[in-house]
Amino acid sequence: QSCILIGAPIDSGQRRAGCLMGPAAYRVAGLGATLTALGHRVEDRGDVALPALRPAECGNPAVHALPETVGWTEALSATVQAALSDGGFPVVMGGDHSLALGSVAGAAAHAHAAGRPLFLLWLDAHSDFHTPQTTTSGNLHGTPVAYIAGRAGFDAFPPFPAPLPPRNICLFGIRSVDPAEHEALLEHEIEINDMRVLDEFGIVVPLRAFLDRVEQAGGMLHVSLDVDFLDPSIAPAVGTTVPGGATFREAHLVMELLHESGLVTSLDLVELNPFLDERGRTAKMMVDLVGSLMGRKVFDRPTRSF
Ligand code: DIR
Ligand code: MN
Ligand code: MN
Ligand code: MN
Repeated sequence: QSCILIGAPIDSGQRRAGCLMGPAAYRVAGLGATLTALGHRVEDRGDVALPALRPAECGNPAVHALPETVGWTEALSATVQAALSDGGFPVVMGGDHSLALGSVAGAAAHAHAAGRPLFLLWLDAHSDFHTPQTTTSGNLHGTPVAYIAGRAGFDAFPPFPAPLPPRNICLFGIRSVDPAEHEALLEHEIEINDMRVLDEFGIVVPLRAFLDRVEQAGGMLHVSLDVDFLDPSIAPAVGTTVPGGATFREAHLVMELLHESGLVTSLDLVELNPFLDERGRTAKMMVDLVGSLMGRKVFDRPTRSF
């Protein structure tokens, strides 16, 4: 199986310039070479291009760059679906988190055609459960989980192919939820592992419980990794830092457990803003996490029983 690198130089989902440099930063930080060294075949399909824009509106004047984000959604959905149909493992190099409107749509279209349920692990400080109507920032990077769960209000976008049952969605690491998102989350059966849960139970118990459900359902699993899932002290290059995020070892443990599960079928790397980075430190951190997800380890577990 080939890892298929897909550049998504998207920054229409928020207002701070720089995320469009993300794909270049991942290439410079050695994402391809890291995967090759782990024994994977790697195919870089270059950067997705923004198609010609059509006018779009959603009734909320606060919303920023709707036509661009709709265009990226259509283009990226097709690209990710094609990569999966080719038997590859798509790694989408963002770009802000609005790219998940397209990447998960493409994964969902593929899973639906393959007759398999799709699950989503959302590693993020934020719940990203706004609709274009409820967002007050107007930044559409705060909306993909709502689109994926089939919430109303996305008429400007292509209809989401086979929306995920909320139970198939796991939010992990969240610690910043806007009031409108909070209210809506209480009405959906999304699995919420906020930082309090991770403080109390650690990474392993809640993540294994979710992975067990994916396995029992014979599901495909899309992982969407937002840089701000990580604590800002180890990953400063993101526009929306929130203190109290995952530590270096917690984040690698997530990736190692995901690797051992063998369940992950597609991956997003989002919100890296190389313009805010310290000599590529955050980009390298993200590349190392992909290394752990794709099989890097010191020894196989268990090396002894406890
Ligand atoms: C915030 C930020 N909830 C918004 N969302 C971010 O603008 O709607 N998601 N940064 O990762
Ligand atoms: Mn996000
Ligand atoms: Mn975030
Ligand atoms: Mn908001």
